[in-house]
Amino acid sequence: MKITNAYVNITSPGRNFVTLKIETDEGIHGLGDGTLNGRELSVASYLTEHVIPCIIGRDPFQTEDIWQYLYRGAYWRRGPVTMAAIAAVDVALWDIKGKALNTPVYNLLGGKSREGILVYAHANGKDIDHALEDVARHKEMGFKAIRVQSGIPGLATTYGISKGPGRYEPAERGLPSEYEWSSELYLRHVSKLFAQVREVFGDELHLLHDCHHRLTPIEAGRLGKELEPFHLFWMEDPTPAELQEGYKIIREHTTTPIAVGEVFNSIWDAHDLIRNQWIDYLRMTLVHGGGFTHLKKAADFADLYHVRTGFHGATDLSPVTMAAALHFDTAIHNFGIQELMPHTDETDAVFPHQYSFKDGLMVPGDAPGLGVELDESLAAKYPYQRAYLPVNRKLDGTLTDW
Ligand code: GCO
Ligand code: MG
Repeated sequence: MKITNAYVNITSPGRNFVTLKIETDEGIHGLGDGTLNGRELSVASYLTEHVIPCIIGRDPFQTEDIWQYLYRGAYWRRGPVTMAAIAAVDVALWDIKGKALNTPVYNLLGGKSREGILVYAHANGKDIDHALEDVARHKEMGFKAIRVQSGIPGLATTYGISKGPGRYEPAERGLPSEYEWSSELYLRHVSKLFAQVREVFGDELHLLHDCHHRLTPIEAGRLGKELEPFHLFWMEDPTPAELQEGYKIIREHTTTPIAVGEVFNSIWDAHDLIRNQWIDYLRMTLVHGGGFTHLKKAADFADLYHVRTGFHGATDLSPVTMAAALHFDTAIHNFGIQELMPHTDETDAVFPHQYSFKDGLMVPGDAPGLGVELDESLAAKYPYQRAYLPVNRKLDGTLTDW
């Protein structure tokens, strides 16, 4: 089999998505996601200008060789744009392999290791009472694991909180908006939130929380310690992770489990975190971490150190990544949990898919390949719209991590 054609589709059914379609001489095609929130057009151009010309004529079954060719062959390594582009190719090729062999992709990755994928939902509210209502709503929907975020007294708005009645969507149309941030106000508030959640809902629910890279290591150590009585499933991205040994300080101060990695794009971003056992869950996911070929190696390495996966699954990862993640989660041994932030109905219509949710668990479906398609004529009705993630400033105006 040979790759005969490939092209990028950009669509915005509520938010922007970059999708790569690869076609072959046997009439089988595959899809890969290359969406990088707020930087979509760079991945599209990287694919169109530099990657697609290099893969035409190659055998789509040679996923390892093509991955190495695109990674080593560029000379310039890693980085979110490069790795998202490589991921788009890699995932599309595994989709083709599955379709050609008439089997779901999970069978090519090790077969079924479990019957269902534990997913966590997002509950949020402008204050603790509204957050509690949203937890109740998600519990009612069947979720067994729920991430809880709430507005912080003294701050106008913050990460993870819907601005209006609609759902929370991190990217906003136009140029970046500016939010204000105070770690002091945040730290005063979070343990009160979780004390109430446990009081109302008891011990059974798995609870998660995202610090979204805003604390220093010692502040994160303090927060983790304060949250210990509430037995969180994890505390996410407590501090930026460029300095991997920062996590040593957190680990030395708390037994609250730690998840990190949604902005990672290579195992080298997590190498020290894993081999020193400073983290419990790796969030680097297929679209930003180079696809199945690289993530399988990263997950196997993590397994040796008792680190499990907890893939990023926000709305900016397209249904192609959601499908791919569910195949991966089904097959690997050290799966931990999968994030689920449901897409809008418009997005689901543009990407018809086989995966489904029931009683707190998801399954990828048994269609050959990934079990997700792109309705290109519907996609054409939603042209790209510029949208960015917000930026954060401390109360004195200093720019800080969002
Ligand atoms: C999460 C993430 C997202 C990111 C978003 C950025 O845990 O789901 O933190 O909400 O902010 O994916 O593009
Ligand atoms: Mg996060």
